[in-house]
Amino acid sequence: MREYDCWFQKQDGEPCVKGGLPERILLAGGGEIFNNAVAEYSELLLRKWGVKTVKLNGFTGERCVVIGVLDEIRSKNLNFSLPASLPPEGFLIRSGDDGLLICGADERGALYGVYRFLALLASGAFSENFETTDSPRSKYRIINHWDEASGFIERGYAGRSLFFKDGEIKYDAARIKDYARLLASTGINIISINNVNVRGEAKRFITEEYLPGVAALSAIFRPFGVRLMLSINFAAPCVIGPLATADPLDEKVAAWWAERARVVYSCIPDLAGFLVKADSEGEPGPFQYGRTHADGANMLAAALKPYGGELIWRCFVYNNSQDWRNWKIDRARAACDVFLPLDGAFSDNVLLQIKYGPLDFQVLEPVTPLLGALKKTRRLIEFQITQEYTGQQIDLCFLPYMWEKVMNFDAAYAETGFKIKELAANGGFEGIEGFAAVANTGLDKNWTGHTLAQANLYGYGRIAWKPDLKALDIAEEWSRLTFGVKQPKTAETVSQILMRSYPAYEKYNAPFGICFMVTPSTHYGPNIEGYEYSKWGTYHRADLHAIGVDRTVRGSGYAALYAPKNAAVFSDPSLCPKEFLLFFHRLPYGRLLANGETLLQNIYDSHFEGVEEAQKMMEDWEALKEAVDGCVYESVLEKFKLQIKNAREWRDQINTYFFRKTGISDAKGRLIYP
Ligand code: GCV
Repeated sequence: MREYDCWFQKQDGEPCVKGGLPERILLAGGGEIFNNAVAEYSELLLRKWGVKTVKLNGFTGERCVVIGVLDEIRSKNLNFSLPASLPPEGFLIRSGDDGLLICGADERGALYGVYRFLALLASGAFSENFETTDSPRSKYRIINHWDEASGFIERGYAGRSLFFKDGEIKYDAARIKDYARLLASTGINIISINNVNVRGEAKRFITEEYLPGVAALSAIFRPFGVRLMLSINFAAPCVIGPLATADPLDEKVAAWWAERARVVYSCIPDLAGFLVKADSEGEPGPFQYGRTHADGANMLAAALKPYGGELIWRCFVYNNSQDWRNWKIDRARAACDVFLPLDGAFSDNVLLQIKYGPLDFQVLEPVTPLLGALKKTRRLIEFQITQEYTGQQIDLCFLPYMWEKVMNFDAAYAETGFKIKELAANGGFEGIEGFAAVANTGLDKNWTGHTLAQANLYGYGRIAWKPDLKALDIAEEWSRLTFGVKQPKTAETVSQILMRSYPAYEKYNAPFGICFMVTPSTHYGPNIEGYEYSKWGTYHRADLHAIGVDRTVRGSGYAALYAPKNAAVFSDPSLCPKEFLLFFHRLPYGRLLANGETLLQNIYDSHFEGVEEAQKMMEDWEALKEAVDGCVYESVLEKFKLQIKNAREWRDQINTYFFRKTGISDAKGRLIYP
């Protein structure tokens, strides 16, 4: 196994296909993406099974596959029964007496069909008389890079940027092609290449100086059906010049952006649009001019409109100069307070990008009410694949486990149809039109720092494609593709380890949704009061009697922002899910929880268990020593060793902290350091 190849490993032996691998291809389609679908088929068949393909002029059955788009296949009058239509970007794969068919609704559909067919072959899931149709449930399946022109990646844990170096757009084209393949194979169709904190040379990416470089990069992604997007700085008219204002209601500013958009689109006609972080953590925005976020977004959207571009506007807007003494301000409310009053005020090519939780990608956070409460605004849900608060690609933490829970959250604005996965399947004003997530990739040879973190990249694409996929199915799918099916036990063990990793991390981390007990700025490892007296609005307010933030109507009122059914559950500590107990409530350490133990004892227990579970994951990995390639085995083992060291530190610092606050020892007599 080669770490670099991710879920495209070379296979041992041929898969079971009647008569042998379909090496003869009949084409029914054209265009850049379609041609690449065929090239990908040929390249991967050769790479994975050592089989060379040939192109045919007519259909001859044996060892033959038809790769095409629906209309073209129909016009060739081949002997296939075809569906009347397929959903956009969808495909049909069928093998039967009439032969083997990979039929896309369109060019992208054909490409996705090819990847799915090869995955089915590699994972042993393909058989004779097989038929499957599939299509993405949402239109936008986006990866955000937080890469800077210097090559540094903000919150990156897998080396330097794939795209930039020393202030320039500089890359290894072969590697970018491999990256495009990885993304496209999971259904990603848009990638923003630069950090939302637009720093240094990246502020000028929308100028003639850098646009040829962006265009060249987009040409590598284009055949994979992946369009580029640029993060822009709201103050660009001043930063790039010559204006003295970036006021969105100033006509000169609107004209400046209209001209920039014209130039940008003359270089990259299929650019997906601009991504904006405004009035957030020091980034400029409309508030500076006394304007609303709708004023800011709509002005930029108007500039993009003639070219079909979208304006993606992030909702991560909050007061980051808070006074910890003030218990009334609550950062969790901020996005709702800013954006709910603007529902319906955004132009039709604006999409709001909303982090799934109200704070900031914490280990345990409830789903934000904003996702379900907006009714007249197009929106995307934002995840973080890079493991900023979830172990930084040192600790194993399989994120689809948590994403599945997010997808199953019921925003409860009606009896049915308001689960996040249902909203994501609906799209449109009543729904969520797509997904965006911060990448976990970089120049490390295994792409993701921790080899098993490749599963998070894969899993994100799969969930964005099909929001009701189960984490276990993703874990199994990825493990089979990565570790092979010849020794099924290996893939099975790996997928079980993955599934246990998030709950283990949860247990030794900040307890019950209290959040932010991490080392300031790096965000790795425990620092219980690291953010307690900071300006960031990230407080747990532990004293010797109680801990937690009262977000009910008696406190900040955040819980009341949910639909009534959810507000009632979250506002009542006896109904509130245990994992969010301290997110919504301030409780005494002696409060009895449903399991009959006190809150404090539950904190102690979960921290002891978390470390034990991390140790058990490592032991299970060690049992795979003979089955897994030496390099991969050793690199993952090294990560586990660090994880356990770190987990112990979390356990001991948290338990000691509460022991010192309360003077109450562990009821089970385990060692808590004084
Ligand atoms: C890109 C968190 C991270 C920042 C990040 C920010 C965001 O605060 O720590 O590094 O900035 O989220 O999502 O914009």
